[in-house]
Amino acid sequence: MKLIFTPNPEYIHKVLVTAHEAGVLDKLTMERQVPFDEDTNIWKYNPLGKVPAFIMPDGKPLYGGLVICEYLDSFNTKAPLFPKDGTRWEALRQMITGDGMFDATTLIRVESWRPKETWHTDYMLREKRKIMGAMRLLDQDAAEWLKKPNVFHIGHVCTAGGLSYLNLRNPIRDAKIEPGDADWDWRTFVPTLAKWYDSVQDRPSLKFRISKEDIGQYPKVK
Ligand SMILES: N[C@@H](CCC(=O)N[C@@H](CS)C(=O)NCC(=O)O)C(=O)O
Repeated sequence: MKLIFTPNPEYIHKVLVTAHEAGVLDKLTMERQVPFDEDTNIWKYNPLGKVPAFIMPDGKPLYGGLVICEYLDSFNTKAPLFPKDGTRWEALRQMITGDGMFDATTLIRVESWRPKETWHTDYMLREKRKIMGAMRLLDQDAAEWLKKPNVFHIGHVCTAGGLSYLNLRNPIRDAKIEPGDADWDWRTFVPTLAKWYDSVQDRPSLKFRISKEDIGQYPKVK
């Protein structure tokens, strides 16, 4: 099984957590592709030009981070992350909310790389609105999550992934799109979610991270 990723490991956070939980981390080989490089080979793996992408053992491709997660979860015989019972739809809603929060955060960051005078501010504010709305809803969910510390599913994985990225980079604070952004702290904004996030940090799958040195070792195939 091959996972195609960028040097920014945040994009494969959920995939690695899912592989770790399923016990198949050591079955993955990895290849780096930077989708925005002119000479990238990402198109060979994914016609949509995005990472993460994936090659199954029979050589067939898969892409879309969440689809790759569901595939890897099919190897999880102990405690699958994609519930099949009545809790499924709420877990999937939380999954798409956490992942969408992550996407919106990265889009603000990418836009902020352009010269400030060319920023599309309305677009950035729209992405910010998504982050705020997603966080408010997940803050309510977190109150329930804290009551059931033994339950762990794909909604938790994607929410932890989105929050880890905000912890690492805070494009709202960095870009200062509107008044108040300079001091914006997600932990103050959603204290229950912050409490839940802290409570899961010792989980081995969430603790696991690819080091910068390791990333450098994976081949970038041309
Ligand atoms: N939530 C998506 C995120 C994928 C994504 O946006 N990947 C970026 C990483 S740089 C990408 O490949 N962008 C290239 C593009 O949008 O063409 C997933 O998990 O599949």
